[in-house]
Amino acid sequence: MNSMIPLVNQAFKYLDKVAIVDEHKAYTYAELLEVSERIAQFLLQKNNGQDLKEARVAFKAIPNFYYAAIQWGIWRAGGIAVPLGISHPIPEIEYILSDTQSKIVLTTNDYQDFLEPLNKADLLVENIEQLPTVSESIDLPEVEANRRALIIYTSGTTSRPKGVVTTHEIIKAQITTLTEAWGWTPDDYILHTLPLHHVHGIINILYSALWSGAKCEMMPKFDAKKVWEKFAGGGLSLFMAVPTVYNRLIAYWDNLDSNEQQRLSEGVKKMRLMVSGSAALPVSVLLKWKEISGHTLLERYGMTEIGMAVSNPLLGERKPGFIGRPLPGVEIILVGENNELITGPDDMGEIRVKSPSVFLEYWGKPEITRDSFVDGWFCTGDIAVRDNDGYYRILGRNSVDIIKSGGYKISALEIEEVLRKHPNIKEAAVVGIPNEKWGEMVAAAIITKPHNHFISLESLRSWASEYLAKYKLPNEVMMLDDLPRNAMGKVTKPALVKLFEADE
Ligand code: MLC
Ligand code: AMP
Repeated sequence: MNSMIPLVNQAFKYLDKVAIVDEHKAYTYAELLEVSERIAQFLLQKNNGQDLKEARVAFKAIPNFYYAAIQWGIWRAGGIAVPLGISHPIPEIEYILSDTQSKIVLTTNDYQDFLEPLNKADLLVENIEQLPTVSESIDLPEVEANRRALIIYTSGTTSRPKGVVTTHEIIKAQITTLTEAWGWTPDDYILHTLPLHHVHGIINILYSALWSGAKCEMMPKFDAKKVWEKFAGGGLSLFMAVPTVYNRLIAYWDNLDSNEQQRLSEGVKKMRLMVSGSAALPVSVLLKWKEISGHTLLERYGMTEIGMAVSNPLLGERKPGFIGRPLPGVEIILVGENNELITGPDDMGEIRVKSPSVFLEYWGKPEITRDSFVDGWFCTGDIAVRDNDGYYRILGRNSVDIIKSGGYKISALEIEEVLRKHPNIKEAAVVGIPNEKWGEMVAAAIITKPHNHFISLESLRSWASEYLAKYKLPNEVMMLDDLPRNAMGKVTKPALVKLFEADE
């Protein structure tokens, strides 16, 4: 055994195989081990040669080889890796750095200048492409599998995102349930186009590939034309994405002449599996994709806090509109409004989960962590039904404050809090409105000050982009004299959604 970190240890089995292909070149598992060890050495040296013992190390890197090498480097030095979104502006990053009390941010040439303003006495920004040579080699610490490994920030029913903590053991469970269920092998070759600050891109794609000794090609940003050319180029066996991505791929294909369509479709047909998740896959998209590619998309369901929990089968019936059955090792129950167990087919209830893949805690929030479990079951907030065959279908969520757009989970409360800082906004209420392309789209109702002051969507977006990532910016704005409220004075968001829909 070469490392006690399960994922890192796997790499020793596949030293000469290609692990990652990025815009620069192809890197083997041996190179990933070598570069991550160098990064670990650097971190240890900064820490007086000592094990980082779960110190949080944030990092910001384009999805490429360095992303993986940095993450492994942090682990191998004993730290907790905190990935930062590449589209996040400084205030979002500052929040995460302060919430995790990170003292060091690792980055590459791409973000050195962007992060420079954060480089202060109590926070070091280090560019791993310009690391000094370590004069004396330091032994890597023994990192037990039950150590905290990763903190992923996720939006929810609190206004600011919460850090979801997993250990190496939990990560292993999240990976292996998938590699088993979806039949990953060292011969697999996956194209990665998703962001790397969320579980879909991290666990389901990058780590599952690295666990399996497979090849992961990383594209820094989704681009429909480039993705189609990769499909057509052959060699790929797997692809995983959110419904919006499949929508985009369909739209691109639809605009081609029939020869081109045929060329691209021939390429994609040779792959062995295509997966959709992170948001509901419309049946129309599933059917259209089948027509174009020959693939029935495998839809699965998961969440940052639980990894993946439910999946349609690799072999067997993939039911359109259903998320499938529990993955290996995952227990699921449905619970009604009065905490009663739902057993009848087609009766709805909240999905609750127990499994070795469930997260350890919300970082620094013991009470919220405790409150999110009942009798050891994690309460997802997603409402579903189960049919006679044991397949689950998602009906919605029990919170109006959570928006899913382009596969990203967005908190309405977080956006409202930012909008209220605007000098001409007195009150704001944010909702998600259904949208074919994005699943849901962010819409903001505002009361301006002084009364009748006009704020255009463009100026609001431009102002808010200083505080929020692009995908959180409102796509619609409506100025109202008052917000719809119930007898208690609370904004009635379903009524607000109707107002936006009526306005279209
Ligand atoms: C971007 N745009 C949006 C938008 N995001 N408009 C409406 N709603 C949104 N959500 C607009 C931009 O403002 C811009 O407009 C244009 O679209 C292009 O912006 P972009 O930033 O270049 O976006 P793009 O790269 O095209 O993004 C689309 C996407 C991306 C689908 C590739 O959203 C994405 O990668 N989503 C995946 C998120 C993800 O990984 N979620 C998993 C969470 S984990 P303009 O006018 O400026 O051009 C999880 C658990 C599980 O959910 O089960 O997996
Ligand atoms: P996140 O917090 O970003 O990890 O998002 C998790 C949420 O995405 C879940 O709680 C669901 O609401 C949603 N989700 C994930 N997969 C699916 C799916 N296949 N169908 C519907 N919703 C999904």
